[in-house]
Amino acid sequence: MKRIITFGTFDVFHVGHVNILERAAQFGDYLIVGVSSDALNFSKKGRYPVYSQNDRCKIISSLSFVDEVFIEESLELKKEYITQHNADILIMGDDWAGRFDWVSDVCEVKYLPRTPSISTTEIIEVVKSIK
Ligand code: C2G
Repeated sequence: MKRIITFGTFDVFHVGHVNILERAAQFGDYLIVGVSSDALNFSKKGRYPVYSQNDRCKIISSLSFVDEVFIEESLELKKEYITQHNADILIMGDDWAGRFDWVSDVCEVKYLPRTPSISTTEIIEVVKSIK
C-alpha cells in the first residue's frame, strides 16, 4: 500500500489542478493533499487567495481520487508533514523541479509535467479583462 502526498494552493480550481492530482493518485493507493493556508499565501505572495482555505479544502476533498486533506501552514514543515502522514512519495508539478529534493531522505520525490497554458494567475487576468 503506497501513500502519496502532494501540496498546493489550488486557488480558483482548474483543470491543471485536476490533472496533477489525478496523475499523483495513480502512483499509489492513497492520496493526501496539503492545501496551503491563507496566511502562508499572504506571507509568500503578498496577497490572499481568491478562495478561502476552507473552500479550497472543501473542493479538494470532494474529488474521488483524494483520500485526505490537511492545511499546510509552512513550507519548512514539509518533512514533518510527510512523516506524520507516513507518505512514501511526494509528488509536485515540475515548476517545483529540484526544490523539494531536500526531503528525499524521508520519502521518494517526483515532479510531473505541468499542464500547459493554464494557471490561476492567467484566469484572474482573463476575468479582469472581461468588460
Ligand atoms: N499545476 C500543474 N499545472 C498547472 C498549474 C498547476 O500541474 N497548469 C500543479 C503545480 O505544479 C502544483 C499544483 O498544481 O503541483 C498546485 O499548484 P498551485 O496551486 O500553484 O500551488 P503552489 O502555490 O505552487 O503551492 O508546498 C508547496 C506549495 O503549497 C505549492
